[in-house]
Amino acid sequence: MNTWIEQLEQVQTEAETALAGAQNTPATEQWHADYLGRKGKLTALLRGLGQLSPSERPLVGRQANQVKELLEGALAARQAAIAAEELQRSLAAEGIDVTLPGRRPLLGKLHPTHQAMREMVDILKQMGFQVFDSPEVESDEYNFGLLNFPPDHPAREMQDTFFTTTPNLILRTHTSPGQIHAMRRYAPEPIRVILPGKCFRNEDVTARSEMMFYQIEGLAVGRKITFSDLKGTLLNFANQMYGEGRQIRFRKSYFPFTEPSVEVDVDCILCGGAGCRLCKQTGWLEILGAGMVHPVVLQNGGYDPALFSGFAFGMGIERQAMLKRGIDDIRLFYSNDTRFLARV
Ligand code: FA5
Repeated sequence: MNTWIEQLEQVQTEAETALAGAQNTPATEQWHADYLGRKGKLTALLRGLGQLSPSERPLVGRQANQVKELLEGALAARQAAIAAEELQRSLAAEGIDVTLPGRRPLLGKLHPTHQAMREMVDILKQMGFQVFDSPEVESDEYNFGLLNFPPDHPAREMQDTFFTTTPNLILRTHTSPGQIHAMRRYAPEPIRVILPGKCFRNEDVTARSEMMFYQIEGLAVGRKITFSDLKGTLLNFANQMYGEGRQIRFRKSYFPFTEPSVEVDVDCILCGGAGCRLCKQTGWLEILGAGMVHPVVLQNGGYDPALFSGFAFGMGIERQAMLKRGIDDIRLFYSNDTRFLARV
């Protein structure tokens, strides 16, 4: 009997030492298998109790059950301690340092073309111009014929055209065909409209030219519209867009749909006219094409040129955005480079 009691005490001591060394949950599970599991040392002893005489069995059996309960209690306590330690460790590892600076969320914003477009539209709206939408796909007649481009006239080649697979349908090369749409809608009432939108030209892409770009067309038709009105409108626009005190100058030019036709420059916004890299030492920056609406175009729009006159202008939106924000390559606008888009 004594050997049984001794063996029980031995297993208990050994088990208690082993349990104290178990540092994590898998180690406690292994310990359970080693001592209390089906093939465990204590279980083996308990199974052997059958060999004892009936008089010895109750005493040794009681002792064995006590050891078993004791070890089970010790295991539960060890497991609880390990769980608490593991929780502490993971809390410390995931701890939030509330003093760290926050992560700035990335905010979307308007594309630089649309920023410039809105600015330009707002300035012109203040002067009484109303926005008029016109299609990006046009007939040859609207893009050229009704704007007084004679058939086979070399002026058509000034604007290399993208054709569609539908005969006679093209991607508009400028916003000017919108002039005819607006006039035909409102004639014989006086009008003041602006037409912002996309244009397409089959030309080489360079730092200054894209094959898809935006223009804003302006058109005013009335009974007493003069070149001075055009000049006043453009000077007012330049002052609001590029800062008070601007100067503008007109250079004679040619467009089939205006007569006289001009190209308009603003004094260089960087050097004020002294000459620099931006203005190529000329002191001036070209901002748009303009002129008095040609009598043939007025007539095509439904106005009697003997009673009505008008002015029109057309400006590139990206080019104005480039001037204003110091962007030196138009290709950046549509290359989807988010570093550029975030900067401007
Ligand atoms: C025209 O397109 C005329 N329709 C403008 C006009 C309207 C004149 C009304 C008279 C009356 P032009 O081809 O010069 O003109 O283009 C006008 C502006 O569009 C240019 O000054 C430029 O700012 C912009 N532009 C023209 N081609 C491109 C291009 N490939 N890429 C970017 N901007 C361009």
